[in-house]
Amino acid sequence: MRAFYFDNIPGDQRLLHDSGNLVSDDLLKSIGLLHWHIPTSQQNQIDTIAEERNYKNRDTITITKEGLGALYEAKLKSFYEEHMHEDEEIRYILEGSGFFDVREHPTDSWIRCQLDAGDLLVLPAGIYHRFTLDENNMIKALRLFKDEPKWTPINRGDLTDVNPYRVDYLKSIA
Ligand code: KMT
Ligand code: NI
Repeated sequence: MRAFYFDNIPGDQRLLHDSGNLVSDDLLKSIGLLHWHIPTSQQNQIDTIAEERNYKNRDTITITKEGLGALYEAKLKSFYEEHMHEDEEIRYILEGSGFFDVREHPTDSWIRCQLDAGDLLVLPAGIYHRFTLDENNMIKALRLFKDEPKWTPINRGDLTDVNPYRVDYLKSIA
């Protein structure tokens, strides 16, 4: 997985938007973001991680124009709205590719994480992020949830800044 600062140049969200400034693993760790690469031929390792971290639920999502049909544009738009979740969630890429943008704290810069098959990303509860397909227009991913799937995104706004999960997240990285 490559991580770099987003260039903030307006235009197609599916383009790389690479500012040329790489982001180190240490920096990612400092905002609570963990990642591993696990070849898709070794998917049993996913079960081990899920057990170790107490994950009880999962689903598979395939994002393509054909697959989502009439919902395609709306879904892509909602994934790319800056949001948070109230639980830690794992994304494991089975096929295709895409970008998870996460907010650095306290600069509020976007860090773009480039994910390909085999990449696993742990998104801590409360981190502001967004997702987009890249120019390949296809991703198939496992989404792992600790408890009941709570994948409803909570869009960033005045309320999220005082959301207890957001507050706890900021404490955890302080
Ligand atoms: C998220 O949390 O934004 C998503 O799950 C996006 C789709 S997963 C490739
Ligand atoms: Ni999300």
